[in-house]
Amino acid sequence: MEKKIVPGICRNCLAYCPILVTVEGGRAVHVTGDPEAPAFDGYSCPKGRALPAQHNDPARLTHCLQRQSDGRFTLIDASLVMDQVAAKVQKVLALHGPRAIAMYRGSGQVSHPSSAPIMGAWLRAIGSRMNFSAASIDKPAEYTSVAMHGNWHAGLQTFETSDTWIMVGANPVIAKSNGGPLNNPGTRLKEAQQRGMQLIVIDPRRTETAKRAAVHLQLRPGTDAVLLAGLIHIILADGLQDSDFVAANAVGLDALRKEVSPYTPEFVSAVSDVPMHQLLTAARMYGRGKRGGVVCSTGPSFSTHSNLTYYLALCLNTLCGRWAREGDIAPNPNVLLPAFQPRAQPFAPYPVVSDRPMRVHGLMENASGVPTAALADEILLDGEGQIKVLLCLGGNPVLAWPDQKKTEAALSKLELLVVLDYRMTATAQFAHYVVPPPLSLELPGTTQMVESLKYYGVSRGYSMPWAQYTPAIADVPVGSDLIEDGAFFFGLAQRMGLQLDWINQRGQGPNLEGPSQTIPLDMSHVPTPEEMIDLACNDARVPLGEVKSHAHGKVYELDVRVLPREPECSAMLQLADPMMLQELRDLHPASAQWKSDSEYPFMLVCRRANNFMNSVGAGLFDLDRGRTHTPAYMHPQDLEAIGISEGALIEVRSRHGVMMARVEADDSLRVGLVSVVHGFGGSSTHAGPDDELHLGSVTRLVGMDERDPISGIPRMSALPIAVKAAVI
Ligand SMILES: Nc1nc2c(c(=O)[nH]1)N[C@H]1C(S)=C(S)[C@@H](COP(=O)(O)OP(=O)(O)OC[C@H]3O[C@@H](n4cnc5c(=O)[nH]c(N)nc54)[C@H](O)[C@@H]3O)O[C@H]1N2
Ligand SMILES: Nc1nc2c(c(=O)[nH]1)N[C@H]1C(S)=C(S)[C@@H](COP(=O)(O)OP(=O)(O)OC[C@H]3O[C@@H](n4cnc5c(=O)[nH]c(N)nc54)[C@H](O)[C@@H]3O)O[C@H]1N2
Ligand code: SF4
Ligand SMILES: [Mo]
Repeated sequence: MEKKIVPGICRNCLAYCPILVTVEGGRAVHVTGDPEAPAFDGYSCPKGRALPAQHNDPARLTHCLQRQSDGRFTLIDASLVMDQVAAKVQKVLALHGPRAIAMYRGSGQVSHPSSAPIMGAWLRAIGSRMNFSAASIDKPAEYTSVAMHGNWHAGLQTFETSDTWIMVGANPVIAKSNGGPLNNPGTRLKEAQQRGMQLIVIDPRRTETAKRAAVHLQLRPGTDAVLLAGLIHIILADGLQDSDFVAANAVGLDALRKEVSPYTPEFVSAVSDVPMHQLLTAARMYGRGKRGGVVCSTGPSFSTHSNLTYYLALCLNTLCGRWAREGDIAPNPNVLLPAFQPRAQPFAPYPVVSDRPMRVHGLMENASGVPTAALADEILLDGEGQIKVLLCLGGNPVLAWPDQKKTEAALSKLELLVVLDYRMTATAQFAHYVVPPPLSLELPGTTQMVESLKYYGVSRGYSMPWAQYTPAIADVPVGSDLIEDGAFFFGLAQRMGLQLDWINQRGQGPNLEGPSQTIPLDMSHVPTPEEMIDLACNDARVPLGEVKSHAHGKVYELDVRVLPREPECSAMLQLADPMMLQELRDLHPASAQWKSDSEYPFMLVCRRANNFMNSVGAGLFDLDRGRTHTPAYMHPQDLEAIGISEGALIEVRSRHGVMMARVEADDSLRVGLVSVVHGFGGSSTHAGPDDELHLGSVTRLVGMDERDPISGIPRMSALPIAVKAAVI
């Protein structure tokens, strides 16, 4: 059998690591990091190395499935699914109008970036705005904070050029999250330390990243906004702000100064439970540094006051002038995105909330989109505008949306649920049709999606002009009838007689690097994945053909410098957004009364695991080693205090619900915390109601009672809980 080793791109998470794939008879059999790829030093993680197991998994779906009235699934041709779904959508549209049709895009869209634009085009063509995505239950404050504060045309100073860096609730060594370098974060952190960077990590757990920090502020979860207000207080009190930068580029300093004045080191130390000397050290370290950045990730996003925390992080960047300056090498001048000339000037703030209301929870469409946390209730609430059809692309709502029971009730109520996924997930169990796509190694791809992350928040994507293209490397399974995610929506459009327009977006909200591009698609033939890549890269700075000629990828020497502010630019960054300052004012008396809850004495905190990508990996022996339970981590001192031993099954109860997990000792946590990985567990359809697997999803603990007023994201970390040994 012919055996070859070819370079490719792992697309299981947004690091998009370059890999070497051993292919035998058209099948991927082995994956390693690619040592020839510059900038990644041969890095790969267990999820990447498990690509062959994922692709060759006997449980992988190779044909579409249709659910029968008795609940069984039977095989059906992909073309028939498109016929039937198109007909049903037409019917619902005619009866109830476009708002009845919704989409949900989960993190699976990362594997094949051409799918979401076609899906979006289809939804636009039928006139529905119900385009939900995982982003609004992930880090919606990335979007809302930028809308309120403004952004910077040239981006944040890069990690690689910084001498100080603050990470708030981010663990890039494991999660390759925004907040740190995506390319081999462990090695990049080591190099940064060697050149003298002082890393400050704000996290209730001494994470793999915090272990490398100069200062680790192991705060009480949920107190991030208080802590950041305290750092600003110290920086302003010590006069460490960059007054020239602020005067030239921002407004609202005096109002911000006034509102942070009660956040004294004494007060903040008492609320956050971080020693005062550490607060002073961290603030002065950051304030005295020359270059750096403050970035937040899921920890503070899932806790309360997420907009304020992210907003204050942006304010810290602005106060210390940590945006790329005139003359700097442009951090990310685009390779496969169109050329643009970064300038040392702001993108203006814009309205964070639209005038388009949702039907539930008093929420509105907002800078982070339509709120996914409200989607189950939108489906459940009868009446005008009710959602009747949901098309779910690469998502697993049963294990990801808040309130699992409600999610299951909502999915059961839909007139049509189509799940595009390659596995029979907890969510697919509820589908009328399950539509499996080819997987990443069977499709061509580029790194363009990672570049475009910079449009969604700050400090995201690669900080160097890195680009790679990969052709399809492996064959689809023999005898399969798969349909590529984008082609499925194209097929629906053809059957419905719709014209689709492909849009290449060039920024967030109204802040664009250049005009967005709209390309009407030729509806007479289904575009191939290669043609979709050509569409996305048609106006790339570096022509796709050039990128293709470097099979192992390339860091381009573009030598683009940041130019000065344009004379006609009048945009200013906003340090005193009224909504944020009001929240800061209200937070002070509320946090002063901080006390633990006697009924729910522990706090749940979020966490990511190296072997799993959200719900992907569970059920794949290479990654879970046969372990099916949900791990929950607790400090050994807590285990001893409540008399539970490692490996025991515990019942975790919040005000909202209950879950089961197996406990593991972890002395990197603060005492009083239970840290649980999300994405585990099952649905009620394929397990008994008291089954450990069924009860294993952390989403069972999350309700909508405590939710962010703008984005709707509910409290999913820093959540009060009670823990006891489970009785089985
Ligand atoms: N309580 C709680 N809730 C959370 C979180 C938490 O930590 N705690 N985390 C939140 C976060 S950050 C996120 S991002 C969301 C995640 O929410 P989701 O994205 O809804 O959940 P995932 O488990 O990532 O689901 C991704 C799905 O995509 C499928 N997939 C992978 N590749 C492809 C592909 O190429 N095509 C198709 N069609 N499917 C594919 C996978 O099989 C998987 O089922 O959950 C959020 N919810
Ligand atoms: N291996 C792996 N990588 C992944 C994923 C995965 O599932 N596995 N998921 C991907 C996805 S969808 C995302 S969104 C990213 C997420 O990437 P990250 O946001 O970096 O995710 P975590 O590693 O969970 O880091 C969150 C940290 O927040 C801390 N934390 C919890 N509560 C609080 C709080 O109240 N305040 C503060 N300051 N910290 C708190 C936790 O202890 C944890 O260390 O990772 C992506 N990459
Ligand atoms: S970090 Fe792991 S899963 Fe993510 S792209 Fe790299 S190898 Fe793949
Ligand atoms: Mo996420």
